[in-house]
Amino acid sequence: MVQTLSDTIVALSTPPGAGALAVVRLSGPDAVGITQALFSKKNLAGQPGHTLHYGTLREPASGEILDEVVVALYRAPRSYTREDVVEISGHGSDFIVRQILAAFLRQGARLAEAGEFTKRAFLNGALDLAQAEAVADLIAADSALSHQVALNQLRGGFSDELRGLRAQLVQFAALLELELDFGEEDVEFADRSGLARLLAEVQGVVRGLLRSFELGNVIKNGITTVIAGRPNAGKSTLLNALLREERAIVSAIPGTTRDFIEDEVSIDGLRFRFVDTAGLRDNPADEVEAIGVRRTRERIGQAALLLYLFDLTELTPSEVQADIAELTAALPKLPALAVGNKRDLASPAQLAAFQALAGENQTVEIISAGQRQGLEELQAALLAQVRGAGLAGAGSATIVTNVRHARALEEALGYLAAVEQGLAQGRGTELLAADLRHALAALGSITGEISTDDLLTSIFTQFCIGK
Ligand SMILES: Nc1nc2c(ncn2[C@@H]2O[C@H](COP(=O)(O)OP(=O)(O)OP(=O)(O)O)[C@@H](O)[C@H]2O)c(=O)[nH]1
Ligand SMILES: [Mg+2]
Repeated sequence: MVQTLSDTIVALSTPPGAGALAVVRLSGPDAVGITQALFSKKNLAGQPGHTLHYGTLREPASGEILDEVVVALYRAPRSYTREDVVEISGHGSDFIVRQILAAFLRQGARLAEAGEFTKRAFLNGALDLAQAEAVADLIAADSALSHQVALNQLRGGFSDELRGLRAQLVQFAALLELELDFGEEDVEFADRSGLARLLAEVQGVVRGLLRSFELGNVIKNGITTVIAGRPNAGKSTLLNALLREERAIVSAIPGTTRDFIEDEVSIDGLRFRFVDTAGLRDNPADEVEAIGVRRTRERIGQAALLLYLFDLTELTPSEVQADIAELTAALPKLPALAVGNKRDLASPAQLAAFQALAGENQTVEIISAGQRQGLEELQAALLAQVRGAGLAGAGSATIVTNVRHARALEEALGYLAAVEQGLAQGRGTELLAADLRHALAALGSITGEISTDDLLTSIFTQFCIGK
């Protein structure tokens, strides 16, 4: 991929397809000149940045009118990429957009690669790497919380925190390097106990950031909630009710669901991914059902939350407790919610039995999935479980959502631990300085203070064209 900052790039910045508007964006030294070649009405060269100009775009050779447009001008460095940027709003037809792009290419613009506008913003210092990655997250955000996290990162919250950590470590690293310069003379500039304190503090912060990654993952990818229970409990009925859509087949025949059916729905700004599963029974009717049961158990192993659904008219409280205990035996940390279904069929005695159970440190919700009753209370209980498990709502605190960032933090933590150990064992300055340098490099790779071409390419090609 040959990329230089001296050429002018162009791309459609809105989604392709028919729409009211399509925005074509140009960035680079010749953005205004190339636009002018097609824009007949006004002399754009004399216009200041942050201005709008109405006019027509024409094919320069034939004079044929391509579209009526509004041109937005941004002058370097006051633009997204810090270069001259022109955004042309025209009519949203693929045909018109193709013609406009072709005309700009003939004038010397180059089609932008995926993420190239944001890459230029990074290379020109408008954004650091973590912020640039937040741009992609922000575009993909589809819940209130994931939006909030991406926006915080875009505004530099995470980067500021990292820079603070690095700045403190850099001072010590510099002092250690100074000791090395003096070599033979056996001097100690860096205060060893101060360094030990700082290391403990920085490791604490990095560990906190790594813990937030678990939460960040949930925010970005949704809270996987597996609905499990015996055949015919009403799992598929409940899934449909929660999704407000007839997604899964419901029937009175036990063993209807054979494979996973899953979909996402946002509850109070949090994204839940509900998974309907094959009913669990000890002696499945056939091989297909047996496979379904085995896979259900596997899926529970990957869940963030277990929703154990049972038929109030079929099971006793002790059977419910035994089922849940059996399902979570190998997963002591998995939060489980017991939900009794078919309230409409249950006798007063059956209801009373489970209400008593609800007292004993077990959460039991009573619903009728078929009649859509008790669903709001169930949603509230799900949210309470999630919050109780610390999986949501860290307020304004920094949350790590990016795998690359988490890996870099882990690497930094490893080197910081090595420095700490080295200090405790009185290891030589040279080794301490080397480990500290590695830790700094790992932290710096997150914001791009230390980056390689390969890394940049792999990050920016995950963007869509036009960003
Ligand atoms: N009366 C009543 N019937 C219900 C309720 N919820 C589900 N049912 C019925 O119970 C039967 C089984 O429902 P499903 O949703 O298919 O049950 P399932 O747990 O997915 O069953 P499998 O996929 O076979 O494991 C169907 O006949 C539903 O109409 C309810 O709240 N009240
Ligand atoms: Mg089912």
